[in-house]
Amino acid sequence: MSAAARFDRFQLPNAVGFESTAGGLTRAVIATPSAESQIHLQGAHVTHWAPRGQRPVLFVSGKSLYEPGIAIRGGIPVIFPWFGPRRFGQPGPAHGFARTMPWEVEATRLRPNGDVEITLTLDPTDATRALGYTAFQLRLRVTVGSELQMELEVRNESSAPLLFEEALHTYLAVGDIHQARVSGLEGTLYIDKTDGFQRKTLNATPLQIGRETDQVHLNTKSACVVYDPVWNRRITIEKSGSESTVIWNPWIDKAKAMSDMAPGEWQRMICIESANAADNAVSLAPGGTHKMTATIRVE
Ligand code: TA6
Repeated sequence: MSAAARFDRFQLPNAVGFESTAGGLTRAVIATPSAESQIHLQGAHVTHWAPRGQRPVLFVSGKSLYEPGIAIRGGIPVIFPWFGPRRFGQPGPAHGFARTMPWEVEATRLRPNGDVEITLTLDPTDATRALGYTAFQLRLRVTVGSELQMELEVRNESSAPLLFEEALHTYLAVGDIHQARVSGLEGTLYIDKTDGFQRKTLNATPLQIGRETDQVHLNTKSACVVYDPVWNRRITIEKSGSESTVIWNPWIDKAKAMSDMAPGEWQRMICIESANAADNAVSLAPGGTHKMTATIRVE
């Protein structure tokens, strides 16, 4: 059955459609008066968002695979329930299982202002149960309009606390990483993953990326702003329910070693990830719900 037929009840005329991709994935294609977007159901992965008249705001590698069970390189991967490799050598894929599993569509809705809301859910499967995750629910609500709003909800449906890390691992497109600046993290404590996980404090000036950068900023609720003089725009990410912000650019050598990055693409991206990671991992009480939001705006 075609994706259009399978998801017929979630289609909204001229606003939300569903299509199958050559590699066997399904994506929602969204158009509103103020923006367009695409969301792959695998991983509830936003792979495209552009307000009308703007270049795409999200970076996606031209070499990304779009195949079942393989993480898409770019867009906004949903990271859960661990960030990076699983702790203590326990088995499981890097950055958790949520980004490579098929999610269900729960609802689509046209808001009175023309924005589109789509809600996706992920429930336990045999694969998550085998990793010890038996009683949870994830829900991602994405609102597409002149802003891109995301709300990631985690419900603990077990009788024991649920300890997890999470991230909206957002790849932003920039004209030239050498010229971009990021403000919002001045003076914060961070874990420098490129320097033996040492803990450091960022100085008081906006961040300028001039080498491989992979750092988990802790205990920060602040919004971040990316200044892009090449494309003459400013991208703001506001967040709530998130205590960590991760900044990543693989730079020359790491990017070369990645089979799903084309030569030179690292210069056109920066990850700014709203997260709860490391010291900021969440312990969710039985029956509890945790919400983390991120909103992206371009000016
Ligand atoms: O968020 C930064 C990071 O954790 C880096 O350490 C880097 O490896 C990146 O994510 C990408 O991870 P991936 O598993 O998608 O290759």
